[in-house]
Amino acid sequence: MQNVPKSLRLQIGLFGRTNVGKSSFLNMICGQDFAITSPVPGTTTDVVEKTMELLPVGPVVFLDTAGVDDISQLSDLRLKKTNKIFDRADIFVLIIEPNVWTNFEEDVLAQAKRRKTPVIVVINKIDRKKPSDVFIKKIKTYISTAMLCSSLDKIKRDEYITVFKELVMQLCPEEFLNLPPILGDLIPAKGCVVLIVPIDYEAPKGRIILPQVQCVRDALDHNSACVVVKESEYSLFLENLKKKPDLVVCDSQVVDKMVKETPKNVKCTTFSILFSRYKGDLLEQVKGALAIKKLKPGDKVLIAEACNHHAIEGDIGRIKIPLWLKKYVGGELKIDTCAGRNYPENLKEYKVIIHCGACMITRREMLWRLYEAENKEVPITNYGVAISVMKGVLERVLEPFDDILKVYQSLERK
Ligand SMILES: Nc1nc2c(ncn2[C@@H]2O[C@H](COP(=O)(O)OP(=O)(O)OP(=O)(O)O)[C@@H](O)[C@H]2O)c(=O)[nH]1
Ligand SMILES: [Mg+2]
Repeated sequence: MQNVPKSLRLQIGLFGRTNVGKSSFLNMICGQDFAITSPVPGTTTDVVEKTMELLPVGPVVFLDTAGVDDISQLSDLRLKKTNKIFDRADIFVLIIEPNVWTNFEEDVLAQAKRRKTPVIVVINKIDRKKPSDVFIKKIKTYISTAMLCSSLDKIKRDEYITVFKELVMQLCPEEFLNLPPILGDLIPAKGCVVLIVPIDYEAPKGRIILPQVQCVRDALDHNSACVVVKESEYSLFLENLKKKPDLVVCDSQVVDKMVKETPKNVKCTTFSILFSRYKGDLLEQVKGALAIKKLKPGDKVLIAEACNHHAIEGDIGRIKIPLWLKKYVGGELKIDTCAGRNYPENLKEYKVIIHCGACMITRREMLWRLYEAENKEVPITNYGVAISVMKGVLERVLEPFDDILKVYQSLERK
């Protein structure tokens, strides 16, 4: 279970003023002295991530943040890091002390409200001071999911953990407990899916990447067969197959080859498109792709990558897509790239954002990025959708998604 990737875990953000006991609360839940705690405010200076199994919820990651109410020089930097966790967390845990409610707590609730993220309020340190009835009543008017706690109380620990888990279960997004299908709904039961996976120098050693593994698992969950082939073996494999597959999925980089070699009556798409639907918003990203068609030389484009990896020769985000874009536009473009969680705030200056498939970040984080782009009226698409547009095959690979294809066609005609 420790191997569950972080992006597939429920993200629980711990927030609160310095010294309220955020790190102590984390240590209580995980039953070990994992995070450093001390009576000195400002002990946690960076985000501390702890993965664990929180049964019956499942695999989670706790994100212990630095308190941001101090006026130290570091606080601006800390504020920025904590803000990133606001975007990332599926559930906010706001830790407070009895009878203290300040602008800071108000702000955390406002941040949650903006993002529609559920909140659990933990009134901690009740061994030191009893919260007044008036205070508890006030908290309950803000939020029904509140609990009392004393993080250092070893005797009551199990009781607190049980209450906390019940609250998490109550607030946990439905899609975390019952994952939506990635491709299972596109194929009949006992069907057959072919995954075309290029094994080039960018492929990790000795394994295939997470979205490909997730597709295999999803086909199996839907009682279908799943075949994995390299693009070089695909057409021979098809020839030898008695019955045509129900769906073919390829890496976007070989999308033109797949489209050429796949019979017209066989549905085909790309991993990027499947994951845009699963993790983000396929319709928004297909609409965003139209902005690529309107690009002119000199326009500014943002290429956003969710993970930090060392770019190698022929890197998709930094080398290939920029090259293809310039060729498609027929001139120079101003292309910025960003990586990891350093997503820029000045989105407005871009004509289009081309985001990676987001396999390393959660659905919530991706949806937030889409929402921010939409708010600033900047079209956003993803690598795979962009590649399919540039190679002129987007309509073909949208065929499995009839309603989205129709919207795309009607917008294109305008
Ligand atoms: N009496 C009592 N003390 C607590 C409780 N929870 C935490 N403390 C103490 O409060 C102090 C601060 O705890 P931390 O867990 O470091 O607080 P924090 O919110 O992580 O603080 P920063 O990282 O500085 O923002 C430590 O001395 C803890 O031992 C509690 O429930 N009761
Ligand atoms: Mg701390």
